[in-house]
Amino acid sequence: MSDVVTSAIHEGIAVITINNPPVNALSPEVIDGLTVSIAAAQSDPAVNGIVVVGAGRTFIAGADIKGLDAMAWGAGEGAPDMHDALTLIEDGPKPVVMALHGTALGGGLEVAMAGHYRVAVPGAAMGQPEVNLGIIPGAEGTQRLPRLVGVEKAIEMCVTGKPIKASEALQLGLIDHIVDGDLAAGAVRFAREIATRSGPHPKTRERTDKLPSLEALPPLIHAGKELARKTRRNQHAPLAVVDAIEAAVTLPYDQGRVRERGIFFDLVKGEQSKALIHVFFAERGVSKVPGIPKDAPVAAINTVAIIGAGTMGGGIAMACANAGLTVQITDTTAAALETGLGRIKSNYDTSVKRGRFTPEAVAERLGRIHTQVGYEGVAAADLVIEAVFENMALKKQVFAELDRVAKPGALLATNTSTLDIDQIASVTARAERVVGLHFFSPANIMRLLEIVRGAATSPETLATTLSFAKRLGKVGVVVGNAPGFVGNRMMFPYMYEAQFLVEDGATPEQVDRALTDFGMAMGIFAVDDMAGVDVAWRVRQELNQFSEPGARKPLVADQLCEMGRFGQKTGRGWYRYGDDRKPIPDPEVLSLIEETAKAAGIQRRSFTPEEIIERTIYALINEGARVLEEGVALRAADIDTVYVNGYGFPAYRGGPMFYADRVGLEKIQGRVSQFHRELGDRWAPAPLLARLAREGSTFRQFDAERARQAA
Ligand code: 3H9
Repeated sequence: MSDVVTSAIHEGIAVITINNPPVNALSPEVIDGLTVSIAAAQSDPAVNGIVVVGAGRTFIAGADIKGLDAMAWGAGEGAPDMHDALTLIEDGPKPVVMALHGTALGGGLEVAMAGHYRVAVPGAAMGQPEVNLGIIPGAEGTQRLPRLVGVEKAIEMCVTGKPIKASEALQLGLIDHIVDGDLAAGAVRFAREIATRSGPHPKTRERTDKLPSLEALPPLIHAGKELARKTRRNQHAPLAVVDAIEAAVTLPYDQGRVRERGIFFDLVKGEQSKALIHVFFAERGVSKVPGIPKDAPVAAINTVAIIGAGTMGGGIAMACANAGLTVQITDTTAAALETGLGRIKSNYDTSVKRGRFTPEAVAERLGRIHTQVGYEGVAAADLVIEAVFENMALKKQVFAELDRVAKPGALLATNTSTLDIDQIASVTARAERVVGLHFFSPANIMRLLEIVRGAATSPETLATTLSFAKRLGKVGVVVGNAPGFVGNRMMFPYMYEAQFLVEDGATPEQVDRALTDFGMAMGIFAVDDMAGVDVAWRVRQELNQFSEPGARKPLVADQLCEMGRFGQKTGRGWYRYGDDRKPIPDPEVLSLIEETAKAAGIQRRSFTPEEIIERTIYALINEGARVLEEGVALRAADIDTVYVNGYGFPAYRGGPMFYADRVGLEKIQGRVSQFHRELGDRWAPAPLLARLAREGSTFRQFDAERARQAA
């Protein structure tokens, strides 16, 4: 018997258990083990029915993504061909009941759909998330799913990649029964009952009752492609999965599955799947911090105090309340608290209107949020998060007070986006429990959390905040304590280069369009307007940017601030805004730019989208290389995680450092050196970039080398 698949007979039912921790991924051993066990049960006269169940926390979470990664890079055996195993299950005379808990994802759901019946616990989730990896289902999922749930729902599930819960799956006919209580026992009961019925048992691949007619198909396909274009701009897999599902209707089953497999193989070898698989492992890698073992002790966080009821404090409060934590918001006046709570309520109202939460769920969350003027309530908190105005003197004053009132074991965190954690910690007697928690606005939505490690921050504090991030459903990335940390540090040269480009002759709209066409969620001028043009203005002063002699200073941004054009909040910034908050190019800004450039003696010219991308994205990459070399980021993959989750960098390009690797570091280094000659010292190539380019290496290899050294 295989190590990863075992079989035992209970009351005439063979219970086949897959045990391949952590998530029962479909390795070749699992597929072999499953095939052998199914065949044995089918030929055993003592067996009347078969149940397949997963050991541990889940059913099968899909194909082994490490195998897909190897295949994407042209190595390894690649994705197993599941066809024989699935046909063996489906064609057998004895009923096979797939018993689902945790997640049945990707290849996991594909195996489940080959069973004659599916039962699940109420908490189980099922989905085809392959598009998240830049591929489509490759084990006949695009052919079986529409036969069970119809074309429209199959397209929705495969294009969005979002799993559905057991109750919806039951309604749709994806599963046959929900088991309350012990899953294996319930599945055996179900199988025994089914086994008494005379066969044949339903084969999914032979079903056509949910498939539309050829006439009814085109509008469904059209709508599916629209959904793919809208929700996953510039991506290949979501469009291709609609083609594969179309084949489920237009072709006989066996031709349809061959079509699916062809598309699957084309995609897995493409650029987007390399990038998206990189993002998958990069996100999971961030919690592996040298010096912090996986089982490092973590302090319990149940109550969080938040200092400051502004937009950021409110968003953090919502993120915590959504995760089931008790929240205490503190501010200096009752009026500030009232305004802050009002904003939280109105955000929750919007969530109800959009169907994200029920009114009951909102009432529950609001019930966890308490407010208080002054610091008294802070004593009960396990973690205090300061979210006051970005000013060192004020932060120090707040931390001195917090150190006095917070309980001795409590962690003190600052939500600063740029300031020095060590200076803040220096006014406390617990520097080992002081850490930066840099949330991104809106804090209840954005997945990124930069966890800033001060000189004295203890491993336990880091382990606790990493687990806190996970509890909030966020990706916590540990970063070093240097101005701007990772994300903002890199954003400044990127943002200022964009501003120099418009002074040199482009328009904000042209720059933003080039960036969004490249795949950025928003253009940098639209981002500046959303964040507040005055925010960067204050940071410029606080960090004394552009103080080096001869440094080129951006000229227009300060003037916008002096004109009160702070961005969206004042209705005007780099753009004008109407009620829908869509940026409208503003002739007043264009004249301001032209006049400013003229006065500064700048020779203006036009720029191609390629030049715009090189000037902006390469600035980001060059600074990323410095951040990496200085150890502010532990890995290039951490930088990618920061940019994909916090700055709208397209995941299908893998993040800025992965993108640089794919363009080729030699090419990037060549352009950066050229800009250095033409545009001045701000473009001095980062030494690490220059070295890796010279060696013909990549940031990915740099990460692998660092990991080897740390091991
Ligand atoms: C597919 O199935 C294609 C088929 O159609 C084609 C067949 C021919 N493989 O996320 P977590 C690891 S494509 C390998 O922290 P959670 C993960 O790296 C696949 N490893 O836990 C981590 O390792 P480590 C379609 C995997 O509880 C550990 O498990 N399926 C896989 O927050 C824990 O993961 C998917 O896309 C895998 N498939 O979330 C599902 N899955 O401890 C992808 C996980 O060393 N997975 N690992 O860092 C997920 O969405 C989440 O991991 C899951 C658990 C929801 C399952």
